[in-house]
Amino acid sequence: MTIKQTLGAILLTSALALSSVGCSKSEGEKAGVKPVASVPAYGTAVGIASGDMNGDGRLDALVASYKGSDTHIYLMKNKGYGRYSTTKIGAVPAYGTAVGIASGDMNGDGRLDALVASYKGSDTDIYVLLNNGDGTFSPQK
Ligand SMILES: [Ca+2]
Ligand SMILES: [Ca+2]
Repeated sequence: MTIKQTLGAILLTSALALSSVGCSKSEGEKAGVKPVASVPAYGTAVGIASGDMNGDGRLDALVASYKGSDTHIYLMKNKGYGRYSTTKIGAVPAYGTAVGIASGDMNGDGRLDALVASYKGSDTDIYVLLNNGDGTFSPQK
């Protein structure tokens, strides 16, 4: 296993662990915690990863969610002062249900990319979505 693969595995494991932590909106509201942003309605969120995805010095977030066997990834751009803008950056090449997401520079170009794990039956696939640097991502070929 290369260093990049090891780093990817560590990041993916961290994202999977974090994705299992959470509470329902009503539980959060009871505790006085309010959401900072909403992902446009598309199924169930299964993971979130943070990193400066657009190089502006502010941490952004990637959110993976699925509905049926479709997985979509959203970028929450940090606009500062607690404000975020959420856009869909694309769909994971269709194969099963997403279970986690992580970020890391997988191709060494200095921009954080997205790693998404998804499963179908007993198979799990890992997808790398390369950061184009303009708010869009492309599947690694
Ligand atoms: Ca940023
Ligand atoms: Ca990169």
